[in-house]
Amino acid sequence: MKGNSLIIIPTYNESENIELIINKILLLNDFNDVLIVDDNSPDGTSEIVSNLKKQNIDRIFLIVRDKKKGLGSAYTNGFKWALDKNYSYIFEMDADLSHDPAEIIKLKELLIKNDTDVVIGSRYLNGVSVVNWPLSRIFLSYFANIYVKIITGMPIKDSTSGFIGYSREALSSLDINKIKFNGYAFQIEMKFKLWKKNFKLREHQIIFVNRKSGKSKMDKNIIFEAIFGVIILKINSIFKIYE
Ligand SMILES: Nc1nc2c(ncn2[C@@H]2O[C@H](COP(=O)(O)OP(=O)(O)OP(=O)(O)O)[C@@H](O)[C@H]2O)c(=O)[nH]1
Ligand SMILES: [Mg+2]
Repeated sequence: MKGNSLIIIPTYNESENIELIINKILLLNDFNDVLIVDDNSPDGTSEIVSNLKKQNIDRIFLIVRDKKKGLGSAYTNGFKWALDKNYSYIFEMDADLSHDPAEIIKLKELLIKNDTDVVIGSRYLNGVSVVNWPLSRIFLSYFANIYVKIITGMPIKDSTSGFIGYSREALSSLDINKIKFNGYAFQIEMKFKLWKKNFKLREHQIIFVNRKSGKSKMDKNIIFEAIFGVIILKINSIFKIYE
């Protein structure tokens, strides 16, 4: 039977992590379906998922796209799929075990009980709860978040977080085809647009642990997109150019 909550995990070359994370999700004392959106990873990530799917045909789902198209576009694909399948609670999570799947239970509880539309797994709610990142990476991320707050005015401490729960109502209010950005800017864009639509966003502290296996996909383009993306989002919102 199909559950009412879905965890979307975008993957590119996550063969060392994907089985572990899926098993952790399945072992939770909580009923969540999983959708992997893989961009034809050359390391065979999707084959691993296909095998796991055989034993869990009703809980694991897989979309394989033809080539690497970016995290934002993987999520928008996943969002459309989730809305089409009528899920009530839809989550974003990385494949690299930086996000503890056990936190999904808490995030979902907050969505259900607290009249919240968007729950953000936050690294900067109380100080900095990041483990094993080099100091330079913490600085970059922390100050990027202060920058976002100054430009947008959005009262969120971790707007680049990629560990999020959305209510169906919130997600379906967006025109998914108009989501512009692909990297960190995508994460900011999602929160900013929902905040502008007066949905209630709430942060929940998580402990973010640096990936132990596999390679980072972060690059300079993603950082540039975020720097200019925030300004574009703000200008567009002033002139109500797009929603
Ligand atoms: N489908 C798809 N997934 C992607 C793409 N880029 C990144 N991902 C996935 O998105 C998630 C987040 O990417 P990461 O590389 O972990 O980004 P990060 O967390 O900022 O950086 P590190 O943790 O330092 O590696 C991971 O599950 C990646 O496999 C992409 O182009 N397509
Ligand atoms: Mg990561």
